[in-house]
This record gives sequence, structure tokens and C-alpha cells, in this order.
Amino acid sequence: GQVINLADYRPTDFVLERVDLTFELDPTATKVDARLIFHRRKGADPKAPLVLDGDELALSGLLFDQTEMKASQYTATPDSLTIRNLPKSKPFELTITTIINPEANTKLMGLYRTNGVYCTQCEAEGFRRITYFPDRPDVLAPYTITIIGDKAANPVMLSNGNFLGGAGYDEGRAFAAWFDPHPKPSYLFALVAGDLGVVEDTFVTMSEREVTLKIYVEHGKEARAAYAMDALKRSMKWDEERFGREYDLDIFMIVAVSDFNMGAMENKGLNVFNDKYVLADPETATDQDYANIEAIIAHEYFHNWTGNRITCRDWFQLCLKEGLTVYRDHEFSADMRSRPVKRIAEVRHLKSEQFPEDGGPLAHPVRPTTYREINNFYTTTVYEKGSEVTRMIATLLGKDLFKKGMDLYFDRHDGQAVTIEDFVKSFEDVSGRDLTQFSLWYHQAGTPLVTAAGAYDAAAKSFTLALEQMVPATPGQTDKKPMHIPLSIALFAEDGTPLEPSSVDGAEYGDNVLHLTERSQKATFKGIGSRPIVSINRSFSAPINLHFDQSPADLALLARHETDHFARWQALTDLALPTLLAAARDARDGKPVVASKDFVEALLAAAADETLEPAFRAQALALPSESDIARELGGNNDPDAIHAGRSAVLQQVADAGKSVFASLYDSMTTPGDFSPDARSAGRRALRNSALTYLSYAENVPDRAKAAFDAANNMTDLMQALTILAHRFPDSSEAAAALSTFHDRFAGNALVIDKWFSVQATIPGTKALERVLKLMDNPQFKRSNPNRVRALVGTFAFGNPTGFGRADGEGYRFLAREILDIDTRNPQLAARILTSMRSWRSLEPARAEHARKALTAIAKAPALSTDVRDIVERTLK
Ligand code: B3K
Ligand code: ZN
Repeated sequence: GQVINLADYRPTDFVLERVDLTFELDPTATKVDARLIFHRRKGADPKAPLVLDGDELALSGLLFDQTEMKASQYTATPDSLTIRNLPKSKPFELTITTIINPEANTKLMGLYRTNGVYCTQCEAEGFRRITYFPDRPDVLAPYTITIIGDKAANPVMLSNGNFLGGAGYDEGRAFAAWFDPHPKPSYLFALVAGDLGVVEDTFVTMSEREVTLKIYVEHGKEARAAYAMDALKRSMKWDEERFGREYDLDIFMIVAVSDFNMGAMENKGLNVFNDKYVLADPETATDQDYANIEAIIAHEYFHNWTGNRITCRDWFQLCLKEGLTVYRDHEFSADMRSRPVKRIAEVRHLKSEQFPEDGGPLAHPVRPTTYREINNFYTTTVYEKGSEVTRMIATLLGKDLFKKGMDLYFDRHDGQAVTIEDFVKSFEDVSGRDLTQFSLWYHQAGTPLVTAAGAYDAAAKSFTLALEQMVPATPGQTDKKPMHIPLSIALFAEDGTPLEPSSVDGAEYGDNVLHLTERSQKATFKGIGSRPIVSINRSFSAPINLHFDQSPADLALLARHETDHFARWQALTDLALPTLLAAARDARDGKPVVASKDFVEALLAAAADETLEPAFRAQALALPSESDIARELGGNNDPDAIHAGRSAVLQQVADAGKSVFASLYDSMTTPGDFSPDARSAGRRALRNSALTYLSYAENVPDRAKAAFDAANNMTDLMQALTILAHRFPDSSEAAAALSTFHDRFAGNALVIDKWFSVQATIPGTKALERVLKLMDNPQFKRSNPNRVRALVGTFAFGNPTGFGRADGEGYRFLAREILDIDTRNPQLAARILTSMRSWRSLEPARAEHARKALTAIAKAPALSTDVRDIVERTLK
């Protein structure tokens, strides 16, 4: 593929007025007639040809104003249709006929089949696999869709917008027609047809319009869509209350399908979901599954305004809709659940996924300026860092101005395809604040490093915080400018009471936020009567790495007294990290591992603190992961040493806290019927965390086995199974539990995915053999992305010792799998390949194995653009 540059953007020469598509469905030969009405844009070159995008297409017919076009007037190739001699200004109609093969579409882009159902995925560039089209997000038009198909096989025929009508024909065929009055880009087009069950409900909007809600699932799974429906209604209500956004069609539909490349897709009025993010019941879904469903249902629904009503001018602007919509779904979940606990989970995720991306070969700005394959830019940087940037705008402006800025953005740009600059301008206009420097967050890649040092002057009653910022070099960007970093700060006295400065010099400061804008800056807090203990970057106000040398005693104080519970968790993490890093080094050097007393005490105090919500305590007890430790170590990493060191620390915490954990395990029960609410989920999380520590303290599988046998919900069952499989992999208890679980859930693919994943993440050198054996299990289907992710993906992303075993077999296995997956589904292959992004931080022998495996991929004769792009950037 060639390189696409933001600087080359220009509007199309032709304006698309209307789209009218007719699909005659057939599993292997679907006929698509696309009637498109265009006119040449005012001021455009009167001789310019119309160039339409295609991808693996063959042209079967082309009419110009209803008459067949002469072959000399156009050129058709699989990836483009060029039409010459078109009218200078008057509108004209093209009718393009293509015949496509949904059954053979293993890329799952365009129109494909999943379990006998027709389904589409068009973002980013899948529509061009259906018909020749100006397939770019700044071409908006209303669509009319007619679907014709076998009546028995397709009782359900759906597309975007409102239903116009339908009927059956005598010959066993039927048609359905849909009209979407909201002009939209092609990436939001969707079609679904097949035999599906449905759950129905209604929602009355704030202006009292009744909207029909339908969730389509495979027959027999209707009951498992209840939670998704509930989450949808709550999302609709929340968007009205929080952002004043009302739904705008008569019907909103969700379809759950089993073969899908990502989580879900926000097609106008017809969201298509990976069934993993729709289906849930207590027997089969964990609390995490429920939380994911709630968040993703909300995310796709929120796109109706942030993405659909206002869309992206070009794909460089992807964060315009994704960063903003993630921010909106984060806020929604925070309102539905516990705000600090949600924030902790977000930051954990950001640090474990986005920070490594930003610090490795695949680093790119939130708003990139160049790409080779847009599918590779649906990244955690665009999504999660993009969300953090939106959050910082909200922090800079404050709640009310942020709301005003959003309102202005909606008013000003409704119905348009716009840029990040347009978005930022709305906030500048309502606040009068110049966001030029702030906008570097969109343009400069890399996680800024802020170094802080404090000095207290008792005589002057002032505290000075010296701050420095550094943005590391990233691919293509070596010289970085200083950023505008909003740091939420609080000061506490030795007894834990908050200290309020009378004034702050040397930096803009307000609402507890200090604005770091220079490379190096000194802020002096006046009127501080005693040595303060400082809490910096509360609630993670900026997505940075912070180096601030604080004594264990100060951290322990913050862990107890910070009013921001996120910051308490941060203090506990800061206490844990030195112990975990030292443990990894000591384990590598064959020295005994010793967990610091301050850390263990603070952790156990938090665990036992009844004033804290259980979900928070569970987060506190979940120590930084092995990959967190690897990231903090920074280089020359030995996954075995990290694992051994961390396990030794866990053991010491468990031994010291045995009685705390035993009493938590007994008390944190959730009597009565299962409920997925946040409070109950928090109790389960804390109880299961206690169970994990007890498995170290007791060092026998008995308690986990009893928990497995007693479990009445999937959260408890999975936790018990994980402990048995990971802590006692060779025990008869583990073997029995794995086989019981398998037999109980055989045939339920989403649950069998959990069974695959739990085994793929068993630490140690035997993991690869296990994975290879599981790939022969009849329930493992190479064509299904969920299966591949559950087994191959989870192994590569989530098993540092098994995947990263010293002889390099894990990396060689991945190279073979990537090449195999790539022949069917390049997007899936490219995504899983990003598991290699931190290979340069490995110790030299493993790094060399990894480099060779990557080189083997790079040298393969026929690579997709997707995999080629990732492998070349990873090796660079
Ligand atoms: N917008 C889609 C992602 C499309 C990915 C295309 N490769 C889902 C979402 O972010 O809501
Ligand atoms: Zn999205």
C-alpha cells in the first residue's frame, strides 16, 4: 500500500447527492445495483474524471442516466472505476452493478456471512468491497436501501434508518426497503439479513418521541440480551441528561453476530456487535463481561452524535469521534458505577496498553499525519489517549465551559465532516482560552515524563515544587516542544488534613490544577504552615509518567488520607513498584526477594479498611502486572525473573495477611440471587482477590476447588478455575475443573473462549504445547476472530513467560500463526502481531529470537498491507 498524508487532503471534485442501493441476496453471488446521483462541485476542474474506490470488485454493468456507458468512457479495475467526460455542472445518475461473494469474504470487511446471516462491516474502507464508491468519510448522502432475498432464509432484512415497507413474492422471495434521512458517509452503512430472534422494547425521548428498540440475536439467545437492552436504555437517558443529545430515528437496532473483527460498530440506527459484547447471563458472563457490555453498548450508542451526526473529514481525524466517544462512555460508566474505581481501571488499562504503544516502535500521535493502512490506526492511542486528551480539555475549562463547548460543537457542526481543529476551536470560542500549546497533545506522540521535586521553607511558610517535563522521541518525531500539562495537586499535613495554599506563584493554578507549560517550572505554594505531603496528578489529570521521590511514609499517608481515592490507589502502586522492581532484579540475580514492610502494611491496611468500598480494595490488592513491571524496568527484561519476583512478593503479602484474607473471604459474600450491579461485583472482586492470596498462603488447591464447586456465577467460577489452572497446573484438581468446565459449557462458544484463555495464560514453558493442543480442539475455529483472539491472542498478549520463553519457540509460533491468519483475515493478523511491539525491551537473547521471528514474517512472499505495515514499523 502507498503512504497517505494528511497534507494531501482535498475535497472531492464531485458532490454525491443521493444513494439508492438494491441488494439481491445470494450467499455466493449477491447482485448490488448502486444508483448514485452526483454533480460536479462548483469550482472543480470541469475535465476531472470521477474516480471511485473499489476493492476486489468486478464491474458487471454501468449506466449513465439509465443508458449503458460506452467502454471508452470508463476504466474499471478491481480497486477503482474511473469515468470520463462527465457533465460540467448538471446532476447525473450512475447505476453501477457488481456481483459479490459474501460466503468467500473471510476478511469480514464489506458484505460477509456469519453463521448463515448476511452482515456488513464498512468502517474504515469496507464499503468499496460492495460497490464502486467515493469511499471516504467526507462524502455524505441520504441512502435508500432495497433488500431482496429468499423469504425463508431471510425473515429479517435490515438496513439503516427507518423501515419503509416490505412484502413477499410468490416465488419464495421477499423484499424490505429502508430509508435513512440523515446524510451519512459510506462507512456507516449496514445491512443484515437472515433468520434471527429479537428482543423488543421502547424508549421515550426527552421530547416524548417513542423509539422502538430491537436487539437481534441467534434464536434461543434472546434472554441473554436483557442486560444489553437495559444498558441501551440507560445510555439513551444519560446522553439526554448529561449532553442534551436525543436520538433521531424511529427505531434503534442492535444485531449480535459471532464473527466480527472488533467489538462493535456504530452504523446509523443499526449497530452491529460482536456477540461477546451483547450476550450475558449469570451462568455465562463475568462481572467484567457485564461491565464491558454496558460500556460498549453505550459507546456505540453515543457515536450517534459523536461520529454519525458529526463525523470525520478524513481518517486522520479518527480521534475526533473515537477519543471523544471513549471519554463519553468512560463518564457514563463512572456515573453508573464507582467513579474512582472506574478511573483506576481506566488508568490501569491506559498504562498497560497505551503506554507501551507510545513508548515503542508503533508510537504515533493521537491525530496522525501519515498512514499506510488505516485499519492499523484503530489503536489505544487514538481511542484511550484520545479520551484522555478530551478529559484534559474538560479539566482545563471546568465542567460548565466544557458543556458549553460541547453544545457549540454540536450546534456548529451537526451534519458535517470535520477536523480536530474544528473540535478544539469550539472550546477556544466558549472559553477564550488559547489551546494552541494544548493541541500538542494531538500532534506529539510519546508519553511525557514529568519530574518533580519539593522543598519546604518553614520560615517562609512556603512550599516550592520544581517541575520538569520531557517528551521522549518517537518514530518520525525527534524534537518535541513542551506541552500544556494540567496537574491536579493537593497538599496534606502530617496528620492527613488538607492544606490549602493562600496563593501559588510561578504557574497558573486554579481549582487545584497546576498548569505546567514550560520545560522547567517552579511553583511556590504560599501559606503552608507545616511540611506538606504532596499528591500530584490526582485522578490522573494528565496521561504522563511521573517521577517524584516520595518516602514510603509519605506514600503510606496518602494511601490512608487522600480524599481522591484514585490517588490512594496511586500511592499504593507507588509503594508496590520499588518492591516489585527490586524483586525482579533479585530473582534474576538469584538473590532472595524481600517485600518492603511499609508496602505490605499499607496494602493490608487498605484491604481491611471497612470504610473503603470493596471494589476499591480489590483494585488495591491487584498488584501491578508482569507487563507493568516490565514497562517500569524499561529494558533488558527477563519475563521469568519478573514472574518469579512478583510471585515471591505475592507470597509474602499472602503470608503476612493470611488472617485478613481469610476473614474477607468469609465476609464478602453476596447472598441472594445473583445481581451484576457494581456493588455486588465489588464484593465478588474482593472475595476472589482474597481467594487468590489464600491460594499462596495455604499453597494447596483445596479452597479453590471448593470455591469452584460452590460457584453459582461465572465470575466466581472463572476465578476459582484460574487459580487452579495457574497456581496448581499439574494438580488433579486443576485437570478435573478444566474438564468439568469444558463439558458443562461445550457448545457455548463464548464460554469456551474463557476456557481457552485461562489455559493459554498458564505461566511457564509448557504453555505453548498446551496452546498447540487446544488448537486441535474441535471448538477452536480458525476462521472465527473471537476464537483466535481467545487462544492465540491471549497467549501472545497475556502470557509473558509462556510466550516469551527463553528458546524463542513462542515467537516462532506467533510468526507461523500470523502468516496463516493473514491469508484469511489481515486485520486480525495485524492486530495480534502488535503483541510484539515491546520486543526491544527484552534481554538480548530473547530480543534476538523475536527479531528473527519478525524478520521471517517480513520476508514472507505474500503479506497483506496490514501485516506488512505493522511488521515493518515494529522492526524499524
Ligand atoms: N468504529 C468502530 C471501529 C471500526 C474499526 C474498523 N477497523 C467501533 C467503535 O470504535 O465504536
Ligand atoms: Zn468508537
